[in-house]
Amino acid sequence: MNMAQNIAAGLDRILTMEVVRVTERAAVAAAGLRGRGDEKAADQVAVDAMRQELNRLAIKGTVVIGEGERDEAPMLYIGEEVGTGKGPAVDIALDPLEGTTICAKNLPNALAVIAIAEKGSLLFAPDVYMDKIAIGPGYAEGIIDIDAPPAENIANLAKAKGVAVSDITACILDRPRHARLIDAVRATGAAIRLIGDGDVAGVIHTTDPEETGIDIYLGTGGAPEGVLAAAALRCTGGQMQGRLILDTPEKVARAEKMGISDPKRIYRAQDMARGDVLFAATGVTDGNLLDGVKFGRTFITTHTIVLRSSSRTVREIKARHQDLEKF
Ligand code: VTB
Repeated sequence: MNMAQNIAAGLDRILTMEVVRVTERAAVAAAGLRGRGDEKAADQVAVDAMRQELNRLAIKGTVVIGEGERDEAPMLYIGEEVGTGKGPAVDIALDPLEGTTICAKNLPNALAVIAIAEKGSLLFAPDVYMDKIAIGPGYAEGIIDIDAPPAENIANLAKAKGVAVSDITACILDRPRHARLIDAVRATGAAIRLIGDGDVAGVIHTTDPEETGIDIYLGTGGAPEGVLAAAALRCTGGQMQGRLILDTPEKVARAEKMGISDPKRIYRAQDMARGDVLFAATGVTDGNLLDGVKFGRTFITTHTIVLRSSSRTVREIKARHQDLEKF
């Protein structure tokens, strides 16, 4: 690809490298408070750190998925302008600490996450639940269907993978609201990995079943987390469907205000994150795909995955930070 084509392909590719610092810094900050039982404090330091680094990026960024509405989140709120202001106009979805509770308990798979996309190409999702289903790459389009019973989706996936249903593992958030879903999956003979939090990681884990042991993600989680996961899947390949749960007139009205006219719409990954998308996640606690931050005596180690949709390159960056002063 020549330079002109690269520019035409969307986001400036140098951003793929630059964005790593943003999640690294947030992850290091949060990791300093792993296992202290204080979700709020861990989240706060991650937010501060991510914002500081984000404001060094040469972008004219707008937060579209952030820490909340302006009146409830002083920093990285929806609509906040970030970056130096000198650079391309982009939309940003972020979660400086995805899995605040797992970080507070020092359990696996807490992440610092960001997605950067061309202006106007990320779903402006209200903070409601989203029903989600996701599988990794390499399967024919349409083998999963959010409206089909779990047994059917799992059977179709097993058939396509060429394995028995009992060889499939589904990842589901451990919540009372999932009792029936869990029973339905167990009845098929498939295994379940129940996670306490962190469904962005749960969805991403479907993209590398050999490494993570997860074949399919099922259940309801946050809609903002759904958009972040969709951004990652756009880059790795894989299929996802999501539907907002707008079960009160108030939620329907809130969604409508954000431009969502069809409350029952099924969004595929490419509907939630369109155009060229960058995605980066740094491990805060050790996980199935990423190691957590390690604090050595003379350096700090971070492990980050950086993805870009237009090239579908998956980069893993292990960094050794020797200038401890900068944290
Ligand atoms: C999930 C999970 C998040 O929220 O989206 C979940 O990925 C959904 O909400 O880490 P409930 O906790 O109400 O089930 C988190 O757990 C927290 O943002």
